[in-house]
Amino acid sequence: MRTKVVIIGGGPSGLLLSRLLSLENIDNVVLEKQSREHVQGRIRAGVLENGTIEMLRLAGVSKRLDNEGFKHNGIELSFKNHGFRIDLKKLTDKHVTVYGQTEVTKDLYEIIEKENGNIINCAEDVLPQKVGEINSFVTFKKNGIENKIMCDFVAGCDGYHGISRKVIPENLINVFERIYPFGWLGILSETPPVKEELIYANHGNGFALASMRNNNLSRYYIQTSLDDRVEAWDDKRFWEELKRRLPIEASESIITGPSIEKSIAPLRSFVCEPMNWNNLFLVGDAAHIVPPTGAKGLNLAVSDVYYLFKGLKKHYLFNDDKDLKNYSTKALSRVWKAIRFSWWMTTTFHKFPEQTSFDQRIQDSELEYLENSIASQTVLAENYVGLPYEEL
Ligand code: FAS
Ligand code: PHB
Repeated sequence: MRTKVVIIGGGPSGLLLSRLLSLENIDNVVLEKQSREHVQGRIRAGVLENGTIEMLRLAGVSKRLDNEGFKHNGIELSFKNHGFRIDLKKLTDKHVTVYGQTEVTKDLYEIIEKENGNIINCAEDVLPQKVGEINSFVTFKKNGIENKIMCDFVAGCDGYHGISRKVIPENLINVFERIYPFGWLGILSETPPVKEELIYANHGNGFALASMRNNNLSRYYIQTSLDDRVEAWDDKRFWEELKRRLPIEASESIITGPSIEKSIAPLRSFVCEPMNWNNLFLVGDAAHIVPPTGAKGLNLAVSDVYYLFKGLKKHYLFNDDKDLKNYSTKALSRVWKAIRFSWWMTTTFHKFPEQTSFDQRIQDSELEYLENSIASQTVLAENYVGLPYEEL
């Protein structure tokens, strides 16, 4: 079997890249280790930047997003139990859209299947080989049968735990990492959102976030300690703690109900440099991880796809490799700005175990400055809606 681009990983970045390449008749195959149901069942990101919306529109999957996505022109921040609003629209003339990553992957799977794209689910032992040589290939097993695909390029869209980053010789990459001393306990509940916009809350007990998926599906998070377990949090305990941490108006009006999903996710910042090795290109979580505090993870995966798609398109349509050679530099420039923003949001809103009273005063003054300074709010707003995709 031979194709132009093998895409390892059928999450949002792999699916989007496959779709965009197919629109340019650039032959590609997606190798995904899980079933389609498993991929689509993951509860992950919820907030889409402006640039992500445009990329999904380019891919021809914006119809449901336009009808069902929630346009948000602002967010609320709270500390000392009172909240204030950041007017994203007024400060940046942009908005964000709340539309679950689950829906994005469903839409992409559907259109790729409809247009006879090539996604191989339940592909086991995927392994890129002879990367960078003329006869690169990727092997994998399907139903116990060994397969081999010859290819020009490999896109490693296989997430933080994928194989792509691991095949790069360790002496050729630098990794940068910060592991945060807490996690997020998240729940989904079939209840109306407490507010029409998101609330990010700094509280003495820890961070809390009120989000949503639709008018009757709310998404809430509270910061938990690293050794906390989901089993220790029944719904009653979760709602009581969430109400403590949200601003008073929200905690008095929130409608609670049974959780339909409950999980704890660890928080880390991680970057692998460079994001390519010869003709293997790392995309999305395979190359970088952000704490979800800045709602950047999925959005960064999309901007990586933007840069790689441009490079591959120029290679095949114009025999020009300048953009491919620039991929890692350009993608990392945007990645690090989002890493900084996500780190700043995380350090401003979370309670750290070794936090002193001085640290708490710094957080309070940061938030008071935000509450009273348009300049400070503009910095937050332009990062939250998403910095522009720098032209290559
Ligand atoms: P993904 O991890 O989504 O996809 C990688 C795919 O590769 C998976 O389908 C996997 O099965 C497959 N794969 C892995 N190894 C393979 C192999 N060896 N062979 C073949 N396939 C392989 N981001 C936000 O912006 N906001 C959030 O609230 C948020 N919450 C999150 C909660 C959790 C628990 C996690 C883990 C992440 C969260 N994220 C959030 C980040 C998340 O949305 C990612 O940024 C996004 O999924 C990145 O997409 P991909 O790069 O495509 O990686
Ligand atoms: C979500 O809705 O899951 C969500 C929203 C904003 C974030 C993180 C998660 O910063």
